[in-house]
Amino acid sequence: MKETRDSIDDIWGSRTGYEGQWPVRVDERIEEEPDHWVQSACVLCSNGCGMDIGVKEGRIVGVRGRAEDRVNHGRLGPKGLHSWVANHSQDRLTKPLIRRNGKLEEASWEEAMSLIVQKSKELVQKHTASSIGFYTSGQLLLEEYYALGVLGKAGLGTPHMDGNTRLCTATAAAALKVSFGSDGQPGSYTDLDTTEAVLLVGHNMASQQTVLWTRILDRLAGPNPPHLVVIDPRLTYTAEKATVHLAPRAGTNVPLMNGLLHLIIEAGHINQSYIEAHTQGFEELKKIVSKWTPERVEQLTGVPAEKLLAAARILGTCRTLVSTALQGVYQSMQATAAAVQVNNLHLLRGLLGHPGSGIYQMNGQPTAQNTRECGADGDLPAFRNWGNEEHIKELAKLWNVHPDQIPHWSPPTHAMQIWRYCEQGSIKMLWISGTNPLVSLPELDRVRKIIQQESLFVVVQDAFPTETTQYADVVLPAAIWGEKTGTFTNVDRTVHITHKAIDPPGEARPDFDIFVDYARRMDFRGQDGSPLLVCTWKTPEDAFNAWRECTRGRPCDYTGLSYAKLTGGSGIQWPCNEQYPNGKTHLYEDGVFNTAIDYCETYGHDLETGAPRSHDDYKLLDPQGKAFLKGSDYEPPHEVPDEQYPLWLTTGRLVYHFHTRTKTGRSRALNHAAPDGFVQLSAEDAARYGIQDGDMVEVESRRGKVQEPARIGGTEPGLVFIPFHYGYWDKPGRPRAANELTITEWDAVSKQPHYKYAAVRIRKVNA
Ligand SMILES: Nc1nc2c(c(=O)[nH]1)N[C@H]1C(S)=C(S)[C@@H](COP(=O)(O)OP(=O)(O)OC[C@H]3O[C@@H](n4cnc5c(=O)[nH]c(N)nc54)[C@H](O)[C@@H]3O)O[C@H]1N2
Ligand SMILES: Nc1nc2c(c(=O)[nH]1)N[C@H]1C(S)=C(S)[C@@H](COP(=O)(O)OP(=O)(O)OC[C@H]3O[C@@H](n4cnc5c(=O)[nH]c(N)nc54)[C@H](O)[C@@H]3O)O[C@H]1N2
Ligand code: SF4
Ligand SMILES: [Mo]
Repeated sequence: MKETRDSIDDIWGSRTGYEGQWPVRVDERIEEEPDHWVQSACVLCSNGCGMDIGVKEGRIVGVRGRAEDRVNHGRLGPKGLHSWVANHSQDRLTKPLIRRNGKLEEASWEEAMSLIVQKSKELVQKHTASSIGFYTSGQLLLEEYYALGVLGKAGLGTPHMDGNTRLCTATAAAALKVSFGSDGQPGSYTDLDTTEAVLLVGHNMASQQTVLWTRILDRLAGPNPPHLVVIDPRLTYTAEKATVHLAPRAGTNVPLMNGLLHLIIEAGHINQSYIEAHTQGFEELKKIVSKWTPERVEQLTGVPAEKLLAAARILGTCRTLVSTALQGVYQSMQATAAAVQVNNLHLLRGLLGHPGSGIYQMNGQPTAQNTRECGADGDLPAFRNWGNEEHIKELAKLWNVHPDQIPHWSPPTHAMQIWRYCEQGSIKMLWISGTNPLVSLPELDRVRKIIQQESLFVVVQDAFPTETTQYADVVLPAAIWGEKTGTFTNVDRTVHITHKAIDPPGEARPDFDIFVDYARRMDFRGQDGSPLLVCTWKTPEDAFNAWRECTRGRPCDYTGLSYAKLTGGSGIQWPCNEQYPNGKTHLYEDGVFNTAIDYCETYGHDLETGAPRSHDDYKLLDPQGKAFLKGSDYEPPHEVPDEQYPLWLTTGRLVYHFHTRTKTGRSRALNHAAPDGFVQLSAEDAARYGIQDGDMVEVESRRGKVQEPARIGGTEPGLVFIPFHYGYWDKPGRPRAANELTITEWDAVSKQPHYKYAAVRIRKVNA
């Protein structure tokens, strides 16, 4: 065993102060000396750290950071350094399983795929393709999503395809579309090297993107540290480092952001000429936020007026600014409306499109960007607009199908609606890939009932036995990271290649091969009778090359990228094309946004009701490349504490685990660092309920209950927090999944569910 540090105890590692640029520090952890290294990148969060896989005799024996990579300059965090051991876990799925007489039994690929194909054909014939739904991931590879997107849209023609990205970063995409006309982050990680201020809204970066946080820690340790404004109701690792920490009540991001914008406008800290030249909607926005005086904000959010003023001073006077928003915004009340206020801050101050300034409507999952880009989440590939007939025609031409074959008569079905259709029985086959909804969806009791319905045929494609595979009719064993080749894109538009390092165990197959196999067996054809594009792909590289063509001229232009170019050095940002052969660091340098009617990804929604706007409505606005400034007034959360359920619950993550722990739970080191769930509560609430640290506590909402040991401190009085990682696969018995408690509600615009608040009550169950 050799490791450059113990990343469990020392999460971020030693400081490497700035000297003009971020120094290299190569982090490594190997259990044996590898005989060779294979280029890859980490898939345990959206940061996308460049990483090499160490291989010995056909097994992974360790990893190290890639010094030359633009994202991490060699660094890796605890999950990156430890999670690879899961590839070799003894309980990997190695054979397909088919349910026979109520029991899952081993079967051949031939049997499993034939059954799925037979079922699909029957359903299409009897009930049309709309009886088939796909629920995919933010953790597969670009080529796999594109294969799925093409087979679903051009092959089957079902409108029911979405990813768990709906739970994750649907709001990121929605907020970027609302303000700038399309998805795609304006900035670049290099902005963190020089920026004067950082704003983190509902984002615990220190814990959730540890390497990106290291970049900030190194700035804080250097000669010109940036100011940090953190908005989070809990005193997180991130908040501990804040210059100003604002801890609002759950669900009050909109009034808080309105209050900040109001102070900044009132103080005259806005860039009038930028606003006039490059935006639309200023007067309307000003009118809305002007109602949010510091006193009114304090009353509603609990944030003291003087703290709001201190934050507004930083955000109003910094000459460069990097902002991020994540789940404290996206999974909370008025998600898109709140996220858009972060965009507005930058637009009002003219702080984007140049070095040192950027906005991250953050991603969470490693490949969520690609789910969105490739159309596996219901959006159309390469940020095309489902309401734009010309965009549909372009796709139809690329795929050699009639435009009417591509579902576009209404907005694509979002995941929460897909599950609703399963509940109602109109979707009769659901194909789940790379996600574990029986832990991650809200209101688990309802989801358990839906998935067990007789009328629903369920396919689950995963690498491990999970809470979800146990309910499947067919389980397909998937190859994972390290066992297949493909590309993926991180949140700052950096595209990495990950090469196959080892063979998958047993008969497990890459998702790409499974999707292409299905498409071929279904015998999908183009309009001239020739096999559909996806059926002709032999390797992921074929799919990547087809994808490049699909992106030509679109914001996410990949035409300048190739497997050859991505292999060797470091990740490359899109757009990458003839004009920008090495990628482009900043979007919107000229202040021209993707809002033009022929180019935009969406005609937009009403921010309050979520109702989609038509081509003709949009024509009246005619933004012609200007960004939208859109304001919103406050709406209270759908469930608030009352006498029966007097406390707020919020849920989220821990540094040592990834989601439902299928990988991190199989690393002894990570699991030892965070072996169990807990309920975090304030000392005041603990005293009120007579609860001591470590006492077992029952937490109950209107939808279910869990039992968790108490952990006292670090949260506002009236608010309890439960990490959502802990399901049942490794510890059946005690109910402990946070989503037993959460609510089936979602944001009007992005349709992202509300995991960040619910009303609960607590009681001690033993000492
Ligand atoms: N270690 C680790 N890292 C991960 C992941 C993981 O599972 N583990 N998952 C990855 C993925 S997919 C994602 S999406 C990201 C998520 O990364 P984050 O968004 O940073 O994670 P969360 O813990 O879900 O939520 C962030 C914070 O929101 C705060 N919050 C709750 N309610 C509110 C509110 O009303 N307003 C505000 N302002 N804040 C609120 C919570 O207190 C919490 O600290 O992390 C990625 N990185
Ligand atoms: N209460 C609460 N609930 C939440 C959240 C919250 O903050 N609070 N956050 C939400 C968010 S942001 C997210 S992203 C979701 C995450 O929720 P999930 O997506 O359900 O969680 P994961 O554990 O990441 O599930 C991914 C699955 O894919 C499998 N897998 C990994 N790699 C591959 C592969 O290459 N191929 C295939 N076929 N399978 C693979 C893994 O074994 C695992 O079972 O949870 C959401 N749920
Ligand atoms: S920050 Fe994210 S991508 Fe980087 S090593 Fe950690 S988990 Fe992996
Ligand atoms: Mo996520």
